[in-house]
Amino acid sequence: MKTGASVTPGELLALYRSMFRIRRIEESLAARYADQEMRCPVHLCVGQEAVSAGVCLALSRTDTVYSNHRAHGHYLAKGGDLNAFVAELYGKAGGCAGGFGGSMHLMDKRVGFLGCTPIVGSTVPLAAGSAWAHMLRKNQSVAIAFFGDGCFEEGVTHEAMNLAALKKLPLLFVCENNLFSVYTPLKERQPDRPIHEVAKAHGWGVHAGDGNDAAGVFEATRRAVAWAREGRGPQFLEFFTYRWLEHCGPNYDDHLSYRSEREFGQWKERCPVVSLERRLLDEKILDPKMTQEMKTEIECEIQAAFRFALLSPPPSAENLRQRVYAD
Ligand SMILES: Cc1ncc(C[n+]2csc(CCOP(=O)(O)OP(=O)(O)O)c2C)c(N)n1
Repeated sequence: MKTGASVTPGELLALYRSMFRIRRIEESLAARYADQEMRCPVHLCVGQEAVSAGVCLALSRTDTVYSNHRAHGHYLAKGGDLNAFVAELYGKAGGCAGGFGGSMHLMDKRVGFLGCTPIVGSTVPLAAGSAWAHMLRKNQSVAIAFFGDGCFEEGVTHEAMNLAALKKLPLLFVCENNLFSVYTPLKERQPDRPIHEVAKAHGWGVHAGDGNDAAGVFEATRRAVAWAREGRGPQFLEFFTYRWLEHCGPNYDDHLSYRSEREFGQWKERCPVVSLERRLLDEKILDPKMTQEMKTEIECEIQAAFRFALLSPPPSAENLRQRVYAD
């Protein structure tokens, strides 16, 4: 059976659209970064779009998402506002955190994106707390923490897993295993055992799969979400994927040789956006004209978001006090 065989044509299209949009936004940010008008560091997710798109398509608006330093795809796929996103990176008042947060402090309660922070592991216990609140309120929502393989080395991740298993929290951990923490490969940081097997030992339901296959990510997440909503306990999803650009910044960093050209080439061959586009064309869910129209529409939306960000005023000093001390 083909991966994603239970995924409808409409869902496949939504996955492709979401991934293509994230890809083009990230590339547009990279192209404009040298203008020095975005003054925050950026950790781009080019290459990893299928995880954001696949997971978030399986969620409801009221499900609560927490993320890390590489959060752009998660925010956008969860329904975050594109204008507010770009304005946030430009430090403008129209940003989703009022221009005070930048790339690594995105937040938007309206779409259940409850925040991202750069301290590795710091949002993991917040997601567990949010899941506990959902459980106590009996509201059928689930909480999700996105993190990387590096976050699995943080003690707080294991403390949260212990508590979530004990309380059977409606919690999903999504580990985007891109094989590196900055420049250090996984095999120099963790023993040779699958990450998700450790989650199993904590008493979690687990799944591991191809993080470049958006349909497979979506199917696995949909199953995990249903399980958690039924009160059957937390689920750990490990998806294997690859970051294309440098750890932090808009450039490629292949010249640093911390990963081989061959390895990178193999992952690039398996580009999540291109492979789903091919599948949609093969299965005649898309035709070249529809594809072009969709791409043009997304490019216009992106250009409009940059205009919005550039025209948005900077935050005021009064606004700063409100943001820091008001709830
Ligand atoms: C507690 C903590 N330790 C170290 C860092 C420095 N740091 C920032 S990002 C990062 C890599 C994290 O790797 P991973 O979680 O796998 O995410 P990826 O960058 O691969 O998406 C590190 C070590 C930090 N921000 N916080």
